[in-house]
Formats: sequence, C-alpha cells, structure tokens
Amino acid sequence: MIDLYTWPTPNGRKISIMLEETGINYTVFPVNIGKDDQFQPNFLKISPNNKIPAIVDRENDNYSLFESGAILMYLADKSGMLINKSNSDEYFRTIEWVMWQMGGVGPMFGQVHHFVKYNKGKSNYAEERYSKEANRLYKVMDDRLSKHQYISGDKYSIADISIWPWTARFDWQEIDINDYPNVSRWYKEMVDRPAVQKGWQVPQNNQVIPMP
Ligand SMILES: N[C@@H](CCC(=O)N[C@@H](CS)C(=O)NCC(=O)O)C(=O)O
Repeated sequence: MIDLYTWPTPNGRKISIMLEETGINYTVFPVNIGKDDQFQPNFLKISPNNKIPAIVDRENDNYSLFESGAILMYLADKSGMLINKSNSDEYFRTIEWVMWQMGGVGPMFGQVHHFVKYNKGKSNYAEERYSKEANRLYKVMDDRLSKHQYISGDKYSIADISIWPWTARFDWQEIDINDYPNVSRWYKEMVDRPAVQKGWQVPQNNQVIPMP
C-alpha cells in the first residue's frame, strides 16, 4: 500500500498513472499547492523540496521518496513492471529518456506554462526562449517516435509515463501537436490506456484530457 501525496499537475499525474498501470494499491492525500499545503511541516518531512509528488510505502517500513523520476523507478522496481532490468540496453534507454524528461521537458515546459500561459506579455524574451525550446523538445520526441512505437523503444515504459502528462498541456504551451505527427500518434495511444485515463483524475478533478 502506497500513500500518494499529489495534486493534478503533470508531475503528480506521472505517479497516479504509474500506480494505475501497476495495480499497486494506493491512498491519495491531496496537497493543494495553490493553498501552500506543500509547506506544511508534516509534508516537508517526506518532501523537503516542498513539491509534489511524494510517496510513503506502508509495506516497506514507511519508506518515503520525493522527485517523480525517483518514484517512477522505485515503483517499477517494486512491481517488476515498466522497465526491463534483464536487458541492459532496454534498461538504460529507459533511464536515458526518463532523465531527458526530468532535465529537459519538465523544467522547460514548466517555464512555458509560467510565461506563455500565466504571464503572457510580461517578457517576450522568456516567451520566445522557452517556446523555442519546447518546440525543439517536441521535435526530438517526434524523431524518436518516428523510429519506435514508444519513447524508450518498442516497449511501453516509465519513460512514456514521465513524458505524456507534460505533452497533455500542449494547449497551454500553444503547441499544435499535429505539427508533430509521431507525437500525435503516440499521444492518442496513451490516451486510450485506461490507466492513463484513471490516473488523470487523481486527485479527483473535472479536467478533460485535451485531444489534438
Ligand atoms: N522535479 C520535481 C518537480 C516537482 C514539481 O515541480 N512539483 C510542482 C507541481 S508540478 C509543485 O509541487 N510545486 C509547488 C511549489 O513549487 O511550491 C519532480 O519531478 O518531482
């Protein structure tokens, strides 16, 4: 049983989708980051960087973890699913693309959300810089998905789960996902997965998954 501390954001949804995919039982503890719940002392004990998501594993001596990439790797290890440890090429391709998401897609798309969606007109420089970078990252993804069904290769993995929730804000990013036909194909396949649809709704929310 996992305690999941989360909010309906791209980083939070990575973990609810992963838990739905693996079938691990979990309890949701909403952390309303709009109301500064992330600064509560009890939450800081498990997430000292004051960000969601974080987990506590009740079956493993209340082991706690923050940082979504680390949590995805932990849950893949716990379930034996969504990363292939027996094949080192598959294993490191998956790690490589999860790191690409954590170091590139997350931070850069996050800046696009700040400057293009929430603070439009405040800094043309920032809007241009981060939009250009987001488009560059979509192109990298599109090239990769033109050669492989999934991000890390021919198998669905935690790399797909780490990236998809960020692409599901393409409307906020003012990206026409149809400009990236391979991303669009992969995006729709992801949306067809029941675990993705269930994980999207955690914590309970009324948002609709945007479709290209
Ligand atoms: N690198 C972190 C980023 C987590 C993150 O940025 N979480 C955001 C929501 S998506 C948050 O909790 N923000 C609250 C704050 O910054 O105070 C991860 O991947 O877990």
